[in-house]
Amino acid sequence: MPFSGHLYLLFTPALCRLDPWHTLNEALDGGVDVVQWRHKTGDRVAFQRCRELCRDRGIPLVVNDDVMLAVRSQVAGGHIGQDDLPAPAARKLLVGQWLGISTHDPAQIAEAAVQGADYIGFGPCYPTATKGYATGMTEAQVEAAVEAAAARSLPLVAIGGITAQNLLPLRRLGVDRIAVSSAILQAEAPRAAAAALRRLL
Ligand code: TZP
Ligand code: MG
Repeated sequence: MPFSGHLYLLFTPALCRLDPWHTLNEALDGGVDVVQWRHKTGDRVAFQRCRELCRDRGIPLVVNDDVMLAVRSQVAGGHIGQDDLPAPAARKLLVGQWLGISTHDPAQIAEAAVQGADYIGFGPCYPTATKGYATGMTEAQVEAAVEAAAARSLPLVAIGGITAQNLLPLRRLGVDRIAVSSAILQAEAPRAAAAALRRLL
């Protein structure tokens, strides 16, 4: 199944302003169409709850970092960064599941394509406290990444500090898929926040 997400939620329960499960439900109501489980402490009970919620609502779930958890739980996919399990190993393990790879430049995008990624994350497009990035990408860097991904028919998901207020410049550079954490998890009205982003995509 080809990667299908356009509004990709990076879901970390501890980063939610409101109750995490209320937040997740609202985010899905607002138009989030893929969820990434992004949790450093390995809370299995919370993971199962997230998995069931996504399954009941027909939303694909991707596990960040922990490829074995993605395989064991048979979610839609696993996502790795440049310093996680090497991509060739992840590709072998994720049979019939998406492999997402975080990238930061066109060379990494080319490499991800060779390694069999189903989609790539690209960023940080803007500075973000969520992952401690003080600077984002220039327009030229975003443009080059969009071109590199398009040349390989690789869906590019822009990430990092994206909000409804700064999405349009990325849209003009050809970005049509985004991953967000704080723009939805920190919102007072997560459903409206998701819907606002969705409308701009
Ligand atoms: N990778 C690059 S930036 C980032 C990750 C996981 C954090 C995205 O969170 P936010 O709050 O949408 O900037
Ligand atoms: Mg990682």
